[in-house]
Amino acid sequence: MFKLLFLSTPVGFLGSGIGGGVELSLYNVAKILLSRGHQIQVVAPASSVLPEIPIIEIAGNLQISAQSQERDTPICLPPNSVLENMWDYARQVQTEYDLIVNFAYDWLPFYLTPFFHRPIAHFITMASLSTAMDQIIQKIYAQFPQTLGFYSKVQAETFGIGDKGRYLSSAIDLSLYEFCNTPESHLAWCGRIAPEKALEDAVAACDQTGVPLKIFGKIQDPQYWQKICQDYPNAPIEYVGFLSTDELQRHLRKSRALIMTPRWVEAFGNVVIEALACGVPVIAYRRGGPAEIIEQGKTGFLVEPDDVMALVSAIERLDEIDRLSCRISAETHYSLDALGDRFEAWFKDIIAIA
Ligand code: HBI
Repeated sequence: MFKLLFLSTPVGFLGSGIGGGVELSLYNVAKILLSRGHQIQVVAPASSVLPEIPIIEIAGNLQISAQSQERDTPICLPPNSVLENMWDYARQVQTEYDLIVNFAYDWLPFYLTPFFHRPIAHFITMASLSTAMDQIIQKIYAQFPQTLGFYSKVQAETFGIGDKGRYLSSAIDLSLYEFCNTPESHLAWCGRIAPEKALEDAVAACDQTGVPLKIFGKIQDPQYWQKICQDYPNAPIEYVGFLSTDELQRHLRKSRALIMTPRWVEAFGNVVIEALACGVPVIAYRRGGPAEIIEQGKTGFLVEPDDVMALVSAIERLDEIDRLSCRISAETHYSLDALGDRFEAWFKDIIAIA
């Protein structure tokens, strides 16, 4: 059994939705490892809440989101940085733990790694975004290759770390998602509403086909959302909101398909496996994590990136998909048990050589 200290993302408190997929990943890994008898303590920004998971809340100013910056933007920290305060706390308590697990996509935790007396496992939750992050990640990879974990191979390759990387994939608690074989006519789009997610392409496709689109997720960039509404005044879209997992799956399961339109290399795409778990096929650009999850013509369609007409053609082929295949794919590859096995094996390998 391990004693593990999890350090969350500093861009938002757990439960805010600003952390996107990493909030779900941290929660699921903590849940499955606690259920297996490991001891876990989560350190996260003040106001963080996770059901049945002990959290130490740290005050301080949130970190700016890495994907909103340019490739060569210098590393910056706000005054009274919550990131600095979280890692100050970790430094003070480190000897009480076997392993520290970093979930932040930030420069500081990587830089601090050699100065700590306990090993730090870095779960890297996005693809390459900046030169400074690429360099510090490659530096730590050179010194401690075992300690970097990625969602997907395609994501690791964006850092120049090829088939020697550790791929943890992702997972969801399948018991929270109910299979639906009798969908309504609408499509669904789900994610942080921000430019890198290219919601406008999904709206354009629905504007073209007249098929209604329900939109779920946090409006992270209000100006971006307003522009979409102005550009497509007659598109059949409805913004449902940022929902809890249970509310989301209750809506998502009734959709004919999920549309994923990532403009960037999505490290994984948790919402893809959430849809599959409900029996919902996924239409996605052939880019990043979703391209490693969707089985062409079986659980969805992968189309030419940034090609709205390709999305339209795929929408017209949806009846070819057997929705039960989607649920079975989720059960086969993306259960919490499978995730627990992968993270346990990774942590064991790091602790063994520490
Ligand atoms: N930006 N600076 C920073 N740090 C993070 O941990 C971070 C982020 N942007 C997005 C994000 N984390 C998560 O939404 C993704 O890792 C999933």
